[in-house]
Amino acid sequence: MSKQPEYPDINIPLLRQQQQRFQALTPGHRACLGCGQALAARLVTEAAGPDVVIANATGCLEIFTTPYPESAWRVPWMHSLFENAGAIASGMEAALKAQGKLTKVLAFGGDGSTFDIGFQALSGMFERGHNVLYVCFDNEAYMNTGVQRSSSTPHAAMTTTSPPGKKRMGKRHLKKDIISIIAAHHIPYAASTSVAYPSDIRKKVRRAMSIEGSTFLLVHSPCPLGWGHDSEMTIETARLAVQTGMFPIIELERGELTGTMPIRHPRPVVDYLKQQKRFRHLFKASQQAQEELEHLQALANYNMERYGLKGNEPDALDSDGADTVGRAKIRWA
Ligand SMILES: Cc1ncc(C[n+]2csc(CCOP(=O)(O)OP(=O)(O)O)c2C)c(N)n1
Ligand code: SF4
Repeated sequence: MSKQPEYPDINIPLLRQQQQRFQALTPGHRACLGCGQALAARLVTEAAGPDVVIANATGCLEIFTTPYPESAWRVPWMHSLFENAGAIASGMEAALKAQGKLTKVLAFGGDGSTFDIGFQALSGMFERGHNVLYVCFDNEAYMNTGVQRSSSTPHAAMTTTSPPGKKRMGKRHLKKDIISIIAAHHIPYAASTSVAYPSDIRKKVRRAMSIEGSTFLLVHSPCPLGWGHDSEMTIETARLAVQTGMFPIIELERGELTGTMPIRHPRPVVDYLKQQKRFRHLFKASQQAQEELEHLQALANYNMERYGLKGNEPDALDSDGADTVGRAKIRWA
């Protein structure tokens, strides 16, 4: 076995800190202030490294990074239709394979593209097992066209197409359990993560990149415009989604649950909801509103039980211990 060389005079942590990270997504794009998706895409592409090509479905990320004739991308990047990022990525991968290249194909889509309109092509890509990492930036609505509800929008949330009124309290249906549907394709790796936990994103991107075959990441990415929270509260909001059990952080391999991020101090769902205008109708004094709040708490409780999310003791990788933007000095990888 070869021995690692030792460099006693070199401060390795300092060297790492001083080294510039590769940035595939450069500053100067036109995302809104505090856009969770912009930060999440930067973290994903930083971890993926320079030897990638990207197929990006229509949506906010595509629009704010490529206003003609500008581009914020420093890697080969292709705009796909809303409905066919999976098909475009499959073709890119087949072409690179035919040329004997090892370049990894990434595909990006919002929840509208992933959960709804591009799902057919995506399902085909997973079923054929293309060597592609597909990342869904989940901001829980069709944001780019003015906040319409998608099948990822949580129950009771207000969007322009699920307005609260006398008969309904926002969206009537439940958020689609996309990760279970995708895991049911028996792909080697599918995981959820959140922009509130950069190290979790990095770890999962690296894991997915090291796997030959189809992999999937669902990145919870708050949208201040559509969710109605202050732009400086993006990370806090994303963290509360995890800490309340509303957005479980899990890993599945070949369809089986293999990892979770435990929740050290579970918070009541109202702590998450009350920060966002999309849920403000739930805080009016009415029996209907009270019932909806109880319903959402029951959904969070169900997630906690289903995935065994309650942490038993403090853990460096739990919802309090894992690296966050505000505590970026302590890192794990
Ligand atoms: C087939 C088709 N239907 C509708 C549109 C219009 N459209 C463009 S972007 C968009 C919303 C994108 O939503 P999502 O995928 O959730 O991404 P986000 O903008 O929220 O990041 C819509 C409806 C389109 N381009 N193509
Ligand atoms: S609308 Fe939302 S997702 Fe789109 S750029 Fe603005 S903050 Fe980001």
